[in-house]
Amino acid sequence: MRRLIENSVHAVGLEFLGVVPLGVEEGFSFFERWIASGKHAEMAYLANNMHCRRDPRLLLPGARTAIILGLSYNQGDSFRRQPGDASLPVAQYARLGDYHRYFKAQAQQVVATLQGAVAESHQFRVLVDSAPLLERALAAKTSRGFIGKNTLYIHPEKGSFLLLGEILATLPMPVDSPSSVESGKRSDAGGCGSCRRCQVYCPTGALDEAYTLDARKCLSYYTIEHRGTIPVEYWSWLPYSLFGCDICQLVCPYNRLSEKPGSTAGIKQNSHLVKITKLPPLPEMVLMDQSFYVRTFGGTPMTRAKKAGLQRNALIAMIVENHPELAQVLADSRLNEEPLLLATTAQISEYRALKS
Ligand code: B12
Ligand code: SF4
Ligand code: SF4
Repeated sequence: MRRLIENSVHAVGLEFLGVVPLGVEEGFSFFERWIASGKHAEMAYLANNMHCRRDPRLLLPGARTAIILGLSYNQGDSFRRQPGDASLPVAQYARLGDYHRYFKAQAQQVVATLQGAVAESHQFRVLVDSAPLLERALAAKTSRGFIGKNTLYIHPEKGSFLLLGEILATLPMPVDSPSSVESGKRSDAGGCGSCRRCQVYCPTGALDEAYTLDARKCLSYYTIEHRGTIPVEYWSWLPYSLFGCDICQLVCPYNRLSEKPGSTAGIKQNSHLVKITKLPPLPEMVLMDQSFYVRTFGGTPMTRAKKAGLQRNALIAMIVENHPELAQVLADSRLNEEPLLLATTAQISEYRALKS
């Protein structure tokens, strides 16, 4: 069965990470404490359906196991940008088209293969990113991979530029023996050891406590999930992190390892998924109308920030760079159509006072 799963996962262009048992999640108390301490910022939805996060079997009656899948998306960005470097200030995952749809469709093909090989009564459910499920805690139960100090699931050979998805199954299957990584040690199985690179290079101190992310300080949170104005102390980084942030992955030695010749990691099989290869000029982004927004960003993860969020991010980048067209944009009447842009404009003096 494992061979069948592995082959059918590879055949559809995904990574097979392992098969894990489902049950009450030991990491749940960590999650509860994280929520209680307010580190989830304004992502109130994370506190919903806590019972499912505690016990993922509630997501599919009779579920016993989960097949853990990965979608590799490393496009070779470098942390240290060179002058003239064409890399975009957009997180690598967000340049893909709608990976949820692609990932789900590929996983459904795997399900179809499995369904053909087992009794009809067995149920499967594909989940990708959207369910109340501790996806990283599940992935960390596979025999290869661990949670790093940057809080990401890292595979020792494939790195962390892997989106996670799961096939929950009522089918009893042989499960992985958990990876032998010891917290604080580094071995062939993985582990951070004494490395602190993600903590040192995170520009905002969001990882000051190892293995714990404080979303109230994270650029990824502000540029993707946060709906209001962005506190001015985070503005300086927006020209480089216009949507999402990859710094704590780009500096991680496991992602350098994943570039080694012969590694299966990287975008390779999924290069056709890359949809965003350039961005419109910032003034156009700030003043875009609905049809421009849909044409340019529709069907990509960047719509998670919604039109107003992308406009806000682009306006901040213009202010920080003192863009030559800033005065013109600020005087444009279209700015008045979006309250978030007006509220961001009202923060300019505060930002300039901070910088002076
Ligand atoms: C909310 C969310 C965010 C928030 C908060 C991130 C965070 N660190 O919690 C924000 C908006 C900041 C965010 C950012 C990003 N996200 Co996000 N996000 C999520 C989401 C929806 C929920 C995560 C969550 O529950 N967080 C709460 C914390 C407490 O839980 P946790 O991180 O899962 O931690 C558990 C395990 O680590 C476990 N655990 C297991 N072993 C160990 C060992 C030790 C020592 C410890 C302490 C804990 C531990 O304990 C915790 C749970 O109990 C998941 C999808 C999902 N449903 O899981 C995607 C997800 C985590 N995000 C993902 C991605 C790609 C990103 C970004 C890279 C996007 C970007 N480039 O900007 C960044 C990475 C930032 C970072 N360093 O985490 C991927 C990560 C894939 C991977 N390889 O790990 C996920 C899994 C989506 C997916 N399906 O692929 N994200
Ligand atoms: S995503 Fe960026 S801001 Fe957030 S923890 Fe990682 S390096 Fe820090
Ligand atoms: S950068 Fe270092 S400390 Fe951070 S996750 Fe990678 S190995 Fe662990």
